[in-house]
Parts: sequence; structure tokens; C-alpha cells
Amino acid sequence: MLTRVALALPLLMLSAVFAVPSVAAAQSAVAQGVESKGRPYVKSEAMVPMRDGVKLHLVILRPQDSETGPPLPILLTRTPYGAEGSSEGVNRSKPELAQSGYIFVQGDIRGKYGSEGQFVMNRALMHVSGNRTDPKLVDESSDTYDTVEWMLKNLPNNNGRVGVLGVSYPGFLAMMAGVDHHPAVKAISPQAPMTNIWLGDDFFHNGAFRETYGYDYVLQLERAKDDQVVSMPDDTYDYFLKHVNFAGAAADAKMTELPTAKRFLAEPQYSPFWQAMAVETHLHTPEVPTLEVGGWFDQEDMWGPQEEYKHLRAEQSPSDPGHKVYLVEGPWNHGGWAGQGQKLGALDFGEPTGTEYRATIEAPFFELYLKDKPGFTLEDTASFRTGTDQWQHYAQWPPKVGFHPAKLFFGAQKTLSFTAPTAAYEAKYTADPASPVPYRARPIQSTYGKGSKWRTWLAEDQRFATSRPDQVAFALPVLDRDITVTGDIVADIFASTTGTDGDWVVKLIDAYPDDAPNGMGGYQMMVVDEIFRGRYRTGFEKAEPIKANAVEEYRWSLHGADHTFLKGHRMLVEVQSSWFPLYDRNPQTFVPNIMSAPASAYKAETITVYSSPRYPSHLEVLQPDDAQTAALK
Ligand code: PG9
Repeated sequence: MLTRVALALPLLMLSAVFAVPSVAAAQSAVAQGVESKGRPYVKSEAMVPMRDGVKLHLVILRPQDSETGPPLPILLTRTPYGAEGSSEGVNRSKPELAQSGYIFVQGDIRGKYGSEGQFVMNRALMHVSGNRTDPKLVDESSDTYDTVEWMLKNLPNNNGRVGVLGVSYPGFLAMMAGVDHHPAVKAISPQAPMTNIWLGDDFFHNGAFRETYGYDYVLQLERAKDDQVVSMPDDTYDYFLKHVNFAGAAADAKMTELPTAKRFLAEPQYSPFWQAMAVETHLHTPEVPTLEVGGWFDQEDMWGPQEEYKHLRAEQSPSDPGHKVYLVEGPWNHGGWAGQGQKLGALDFGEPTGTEYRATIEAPFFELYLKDKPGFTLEDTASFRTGTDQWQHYAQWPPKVGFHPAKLFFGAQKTLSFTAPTAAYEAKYTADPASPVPYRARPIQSTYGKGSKWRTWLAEDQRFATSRPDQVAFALPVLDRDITVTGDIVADIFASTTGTDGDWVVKLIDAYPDDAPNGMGGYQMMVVDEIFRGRYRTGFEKAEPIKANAVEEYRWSLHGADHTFLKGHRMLVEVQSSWFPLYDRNPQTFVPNIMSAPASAYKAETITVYSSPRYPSHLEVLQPDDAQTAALK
């Protein structure tokens, strides 16, 4: 079933290619001039000893002839995906910074690619709660510290300042540089940082297991020292349905002994193991200026940047600009700000938002904190408002001044309203685990497999799901004015099931008019969306059965949005009970462990969503004070 594709060059091959004399003080480094567009950079490599003796591999790029002249700051990225770099690469991806002049360094983390030691997925912080110099208590924060210490002493003509940035796993590693930081670390930018992989990032969301992602990613990272990308020839919808549960699929892939898969199978609840990995619990104050970057359409780590900002912002001292957190949220998928950022799938945002972000925010941020150059003007938050497609600037996120909270209630005949219901209404559908709702249009390829549409699925037209009978869609009439919603959008749903367990998925959708231009007629774009696993409604640490036919309240965040529903569009809120196979199926009969639920537990059940003065299902949103919603009440 599985095809393995080795992605990057093994280290031995790299060393063979770059067998040229070394940078002066870097004992094991080899260097080579590289032909380049833009400012020419020279590459070298080094093996750097950590406090426990394990050596980690670095790739270093520095401007040609920069061992004399003005000292330069260091920009570090640590990665599990294979450290690499070229003169052309830095000039292409970071033109402003490359031109200005930095010592760019990429490092392999423990156990990956060229580094020694053992890889541990999302290694929990250890040393900060123990003896901070104990060589047995190593983690990504201590490895960054030791790497920085080495670089200051061994990379000639550095200016003593280090910035750390990275996207996704490297974004998590960038945040680790800002916890118990080395004094030379002067600025960090965690971008789409994985923050809590059980609550809202890669492996679970509110207790629902991300089956395809967990399966593909663990096989990719834990089978070998380099990346082994999974690419299945068939529709993964059929594959995971056939294997009933994750235990079945994992047995088929012979991955049950891989460390993270073992935890998935044994501890699907929010156990101390997952809790120890949570990054946000360590974020008590911004230790250094921190630029958090996230995408509204991030299919992997949408939660992380918003959550890290929230924790750091709550604790920052307003009078201390050297310890400040900033947030940028754009119309991007995972890491989409590295590209032009004008289009995502069928969506066109009208301007190159990625290029704009890099030139006007990211580069000036590092120029200010690593070189004292003025030009970084962000007050706090930059948010790209979709719909009207314009950047907004706020003094904090979610914005306060000029905005008020509002509730969008579910109503009779599947309507929506900004006023609370006065009569009782029930909407019903049958949810059948034998035919779960696909999360994107089929066929569904492996996450990073050939032809996969994973990277744009959150921007995908939702009509394929809206047309199904196993969900309910509440709608506002065609809008006679623009309506903006912003902030952290929360679902507060009253619902029942004839079963004893169940999942709830809520999606807020912008439905375009049939005559929308550029082929967008009738398009249904998700604005926010999220899942909640019903067994965890009283607490994530312990699963509890749902009482059949009893009305229960479920409240969870659908995360941040900044969107204007334009005049002529419609607002839809959809509720469904599966999102397969991104999320494993809930059998809908309570079993102690869904990972190994028997086939007999998977049963069709009737779902009821309520609207009444007693059970006012609704979404909580923020609206600008000038919003004229009266006519829509
Ligand atoms: N989203 C990826 C990841 C991060 C952390 C844990 C698991 C996966 C990544 O793109 O790096």
C-alpha cells in the first residue's frame, strides 16, 4: 500500500559535494563559494557539540568576504526536515535580508539527517522545570542555547545578536529559542508554530484524532533519519474505511511500534504525555521581541500562532517594548507567506500578500532588532480581512476598540438571525459512520502524496458537502449590505444524539451569488471551522459517554477570522458529524478507546440540533460598531 519517497540528500552526499576548505574557526566546517543571483553567499557546514556531548549538524551561509567589514547578525532556523541552504535560495526567499547581509544558519535537530542523538517528536521542555544545566535534561530550548553559544564563538565577525525563525515544526523550534533564551537571542519569529498537538494543531483537535495526518506524518518522520513521504495509490477514504479504526490502519502500515503511533493507540485522551508537550503552558512573558505569523487557511497549525500570541500578550508589560509580541494573520495556507500569497486554490485576494508581509513586516522586524535599523512600524496586529481583501491594523487581537460582541443564532426553518429565538425549532439528520462526510472532494490523496489537494483544502468549495443529507445548514437571507465578523469565533451548540458518543463539526461559510464573476458563481468558502469530540464535553483528560437523546451544550472555538460577507452573498452555518478521513470516525457508540473500536460499535444515529429560548444554539462573533445588522434581525 505504502510508497516511500526519500526526499532530501543524505548528509554523506552533501559532504561529498561540498568538499572545499573550511571557515576559519569552525573546526569541522567545509566551505564553498556558490554562484548566485543577488548578493553572493558562501556555504559551510559544522558539527556542534551540545551539553551532553551529542553533536548537531549546521549549514552556514555567509556573504562572501564578510569575515572582515561590519559584523553581521545570525539568523538561525532549526529543522527536522534536513538543513540546507544556497546563495540563490536565501536571495530568492529572503531578498531584503540577504541583500542587507546576515549569517544564515540552518541546523538539523537531534536524530534527524546530519545530527547525532535521538529524535523525539515535539520534544517536551525538560530543563526549564529542573536543573537548567543538567546535561541529562536536554530539550530544543537547551539545544538552541548551546548552538547559539557555539555560533557566537565560532562564526567569525558576528555582531553578537541572533534571530531565530521557522515555519511549522521549525516554528515550534523558533518558540523554543524564546523560552529560557540565550542572552544573544534578540528576536524570534515562530511562524505557524505547532503549539499543542492534542488541542488544536497537528494530531488531534479537541480530542478528535487526525487520522490521515497522524498516519502520514509519523511514518514520514519516525521510520528513518531522513524524511520518508507517504504516497498511497488509492483514495485514502476507502483505505481508512476498510481498516475500520486507526489500530487497523496502523497494523497494516506496520507502524504500531513507532513511538508517536504507540501513544496515539494507547493514550487518545489528553494524558500527561500530551500535556507535557503543550508549549503555551510555558509562555509566561515575551522574553524577546516575538513575531507570530499565521494563516487563516492553515491546514496544519492554524491554532498555534493565535494561542502563543494570546498567552504572551496577556503577560507582556506595555511599557517594555523589548519584550513585545506581534501577530500577523494573512489569507494563507500552511507557510503560504513564503510565496506570493495572492491566490489560494480558486480564491484570489487581489494583491501579493506574502510578498507584502515579507518586505514590510518580516524583514524590517529583524533589521530593527538585529541591526538597529528603523522601519518596523507594526503596532501590534496586522490582519488581512478576507471578503474586502484589505490589511487591517489593530492595537490587539481580538480587536477591542470599535468592535462589539454579537451572537448569530440558529432559527426556525434553518435560518440564522442576530436576535435570540423566541420559538422552539429542531433540525434533524442521520449520521452514518458507514458513509462519513469527506473533508474534501474525493479522491483524497495522501497528505503530501502525488496530486494531493491537502494544501488548499480549507479554501475548497464546500458545495460537495452542503448537498449531502447528513448535515444541516442554517442560512441568512441574501445580504442587503456587507457584514463583517472578526475575532475568535465560538460555536455554542445545543444538540442530542440517539447514540452514546458523537462528533460535532461546525463550519461558517460565505456563499457567493450565482452570478459572481471569475468562475466563482455559487462558490462556498469556509471562513472558520472546527471539530469537537463529544466524549470530552466535561473535560479532555477523561472520556465520558453521552446520554442518548439528552440535549447537551457543546461550546468550542472555531478560531480567529477577519472576514466581510459582501452584499449579495449569503452566510451559512453548517453542522455535521464527521470529517473523514482527516478525522477518524466516531463509532457513535461509546467505547473506552476509539482507536480500537470494534466494527459492531459503528452505528447510524439521529442527530438533533436545537434552537429555542432554552436551547439557543449560536455562534459568537465580534462585529465592527458601524455594522448595520438591524434589517437582518
Ligand atoms: N505541520 C507539521 C508538524 C509540526 C509539528 C508536529 C507535526 C507536524 C510541519 O509542517 O512541520
